[in-house]
Amino acid sequence: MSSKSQSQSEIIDLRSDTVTRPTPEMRRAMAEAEVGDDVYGEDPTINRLEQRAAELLGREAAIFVPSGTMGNQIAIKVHTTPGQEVICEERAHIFNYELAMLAHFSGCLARPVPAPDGVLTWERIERVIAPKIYYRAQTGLVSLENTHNMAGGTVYPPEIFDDTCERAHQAGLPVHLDGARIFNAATALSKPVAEISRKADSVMFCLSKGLGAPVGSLLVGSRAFIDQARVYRKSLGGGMRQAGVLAAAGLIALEKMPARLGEDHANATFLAAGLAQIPGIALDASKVITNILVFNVVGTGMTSVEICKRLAEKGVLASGIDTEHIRMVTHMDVDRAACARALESVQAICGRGSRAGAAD
Ligand code: TLP
Repeated sequence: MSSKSQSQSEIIDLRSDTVTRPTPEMRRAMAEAEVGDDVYGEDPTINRLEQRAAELLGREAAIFVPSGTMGNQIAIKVHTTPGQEVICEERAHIFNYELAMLAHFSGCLARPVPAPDGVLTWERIERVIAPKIYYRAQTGLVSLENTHNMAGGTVYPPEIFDDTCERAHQAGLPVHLDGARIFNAATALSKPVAEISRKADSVMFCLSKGLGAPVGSLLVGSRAFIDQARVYRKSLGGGMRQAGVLAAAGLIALEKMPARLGEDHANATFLAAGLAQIPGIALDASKVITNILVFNVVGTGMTSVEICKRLAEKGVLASGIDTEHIRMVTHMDVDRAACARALESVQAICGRGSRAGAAD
């Protein structure tokens, strides 16, 4: 699709980076993928993808799962025993958007903690660790999210991430990382994914978001952890057969797509600078460093629902995350011209303000 047609007539879909469609190269690779039965461990393309994911994340082993949700929930199940608590940030995906699977599948309770920018420091975690008293549910796991989706794609400063993990370990607690967008975090920090996630015991990351694959996520960890994860994946019905058709696209996502994430971040920065100038919109543009923007629209006198509806009439899709906040996510199917058009649409609906900040 040319950027011209995209910016002038196509729907500009900023609801999520999950909406990306596979590239022609991915589609070709899917058609030609070598496959086998993965439940028997015989799909060569799945095996290659899992090996490559483990290598890139510096781990012993990896397992391909159909979704990030399944990856996170399997990890929680492996790390915990029923009746325990899982400490997470209050806007965490595992707590808010994975149904009540923490309770339903693992028999655990979430212990949500508010943290500025979604960054959980040890100081905040320490306060909510259950005392070792027989009548208190014991803390079983700390789960961190990087980038933090609903905090606006924020990134853990590596020293805080490492410190939190180390101190959790000293307290006898394992750490799971919901790294659905860990490649975005690595891009923003200009550091390898292995380096910024190495202190977590397990990491889930998604191929199907900014990396553009149609389906799939990976869970990585020690060999013993992944062996157990394989059991729970099967129990959830996630044992897939000739899944190499998906892994073929996933391999391209893993090898080639991280290099272009900077473009999405630059587009998000551009959008943020423009949105921050619009009267009634509250957004700290300096905090937008990856591909997610979350902004408050209370000052416009409209709800997020009204604004999203009017934007949709102009061919721009965004999501209201509650009545006061809208989320926009940049990705490979939305170029700079499309972002400029999205910005103009918000300006037309909410009033123009100064364009100074929107300059490229
Ligand atoms: N996030 C989706 C929605 O569910 C909100 C999105 O559009 O951003 N962890 C994080 C941090 C996520 O953002 C998501 C998906 C997941 C896990 C779950 O991945 P999937 O959708 O593959 O189950």
